[in-house]
Amino acid sequence: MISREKHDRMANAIRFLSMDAVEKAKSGHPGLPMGAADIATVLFSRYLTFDPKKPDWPDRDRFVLSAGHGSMLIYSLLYLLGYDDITLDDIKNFRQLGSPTAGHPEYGHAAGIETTTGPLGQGIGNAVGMAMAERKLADEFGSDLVEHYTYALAGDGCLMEGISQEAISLAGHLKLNKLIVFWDNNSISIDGPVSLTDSTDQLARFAASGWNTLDIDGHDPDAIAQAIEAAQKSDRPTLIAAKTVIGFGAPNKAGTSGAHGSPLGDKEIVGTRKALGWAEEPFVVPSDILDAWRLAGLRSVKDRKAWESRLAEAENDVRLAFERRMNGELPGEFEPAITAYKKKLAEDLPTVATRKASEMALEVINGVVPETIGGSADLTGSNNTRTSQTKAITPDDFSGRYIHYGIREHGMAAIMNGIALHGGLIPYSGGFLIFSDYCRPSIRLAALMGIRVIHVLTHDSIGLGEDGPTHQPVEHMAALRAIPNLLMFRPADAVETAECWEIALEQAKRPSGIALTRQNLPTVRTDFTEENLCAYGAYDLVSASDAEVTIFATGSEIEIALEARQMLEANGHTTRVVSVPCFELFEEQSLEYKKAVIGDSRVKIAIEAGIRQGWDRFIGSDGLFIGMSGFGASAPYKELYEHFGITAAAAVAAVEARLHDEA
Ligand SMILES: Cc1ncc(C[n+]2csc(CCOP(=O)(O)OP(=O)(O)O)c2C)c(N)n1
Repeated sequence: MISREKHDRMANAIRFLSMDAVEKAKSGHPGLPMGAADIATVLFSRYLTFDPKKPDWPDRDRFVLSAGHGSMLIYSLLYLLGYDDITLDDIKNFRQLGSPTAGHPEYGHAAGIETTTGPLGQGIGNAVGMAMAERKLADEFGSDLVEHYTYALAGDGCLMEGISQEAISLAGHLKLNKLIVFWDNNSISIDGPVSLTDSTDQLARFAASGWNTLDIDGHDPDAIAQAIEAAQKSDRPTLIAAKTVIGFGAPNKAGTSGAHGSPLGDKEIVGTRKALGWAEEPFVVPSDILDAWRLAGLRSVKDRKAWESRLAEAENDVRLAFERRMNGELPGEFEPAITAYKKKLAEDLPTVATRKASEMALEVINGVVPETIGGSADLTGSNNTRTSQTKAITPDDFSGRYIHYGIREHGMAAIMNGIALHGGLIPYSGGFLIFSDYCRPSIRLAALMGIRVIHVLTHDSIGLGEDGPTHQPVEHMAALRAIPNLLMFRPADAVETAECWEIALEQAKRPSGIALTRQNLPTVRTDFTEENLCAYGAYDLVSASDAEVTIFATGSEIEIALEARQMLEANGHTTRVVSVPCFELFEEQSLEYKKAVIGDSRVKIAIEAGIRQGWDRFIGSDGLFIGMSGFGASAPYKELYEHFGITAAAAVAAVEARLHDEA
């Protein structure tokens, strides 16, 4: 049992490390770590199950600092608890280049940071995903191997962001009762009191979304402990509204936005030391308090060892499957299944929309990769993301492999990140490419973190037709290609779709998006190749030596490119066609390969039913481009292609005009 006096000093260790680090860095957020120090102390010293020496123990409890600006809270905790990755020097180097103690917590910088946070609200979504993954894996592997809590600490900002509602309503619906969210209810944000902008009854909101809600004094360790124990017994996810004072202990700035996002200043820190009775120099933690924290870090060693014994005693195939999946490795059956499927496609030569081709590929994939977990934001029938293996998950039955996310794209993308971060599952989603805008902040974070989530993005151009310009992506491929470390695919037929899926699944450390058509497309890869040609990013679909013309295209515009080629060849112009399913993979090829693919034809032309941005890389700034330069329109899709001049005839006319000009 930790005495009140000891609790206070343990919490003060967090407070002083945080304010001293912010002061030294001359930037950062001392207010939240100071205000939430009591919550963190009770949680980490008494309840959270984890082992600093085995930080990736799969059945550890997860903790998400959704209010990422309070990063010093987690850095202080990790140092105090004895995680090797965060030393006192790292705390002193808060926010400096190369230090794991970045401005906001970054996944991969140090063990114990379960996700990257900072964009407010994302962490709540991630926590919901982690809790969902826990429930799913517990169903699959049993509570001997998977049974842990997911905790999150959110601020007013996280709760104000719309994404929080998307995430909490799904969590409430699915009764994710091992999810426990603390709301650091300090009534302050940057502009001042929260009352300037918000009068939501948060407890009522969470209750209405199916949550258990508790309201406590966030500086009372007993109340915090009781709340956690009550939450652990709940049959629903729990919100613990913890009333706190931002910048707790600071004589003048506590309770004001002055404590939020800037150093307290020397005088105020001296005053805080006095007010809280902390005589230590900056960055010094008294040895008895450091010992108490290090002891807290040892609390779960026994649990961890017992878990390891249970894993060792599990049936061989169960243990191997669990380990393989937690390591993020694909099963051996995967590659041969894709190869056999590609062979079959070369025989069948189907004419299908690539969204349908994606479903066909998924039928094969889901049959051999049990860790995929699909879903859609209420567009299952349009996205074709559900296969025969993927029964829906329901509040009472997590044996399924399909999540009906509801109309919640942003929540879905953040939840998928949480599922991937948890490990053991590979989430893929379904949505319209146009609404990738609604997922973008979470897709960006997936790319920043380097995690495997796969977004199925259908209805990828004006080719969707009658739904019109509100639904027709124009700038979206360019916008998604702009995100570093994201693979953005636009396959041209069923074979390329299978190959893009294969690549996306093989990316253990980056997310992918696959843009797919609504309209039917013929098979253009008619000859079977065991090699995955899409892995080159761009490749010769139809080669020609000394080609006068090279046509670059993606997805549905490959069909147009092939038709244009035939017309050009008939007119005596030797023409190559290059399929470009993935810009990013192309950039990773050797210089020699890239030079050869781009080639030196007299005329280079690109065809994509989107904007030109990015294409000059292939065609040069003087190249020809057939695509969109504004928004689409509502009409049958064939008419739209004519209307916007995305046709083989238009391509041929442009090429011949250029050849004529040059002659
Ligand atoms: C999506 C997003 N918008 C804006 C910000 C900038 N920002 C960081 S903290 C903050 C205020 C958050 O207030 P609160 O959650 O109450 O945190 P506290 O003041 O209690 O530290 C804002 C607007 C952000 N990090 N993320």
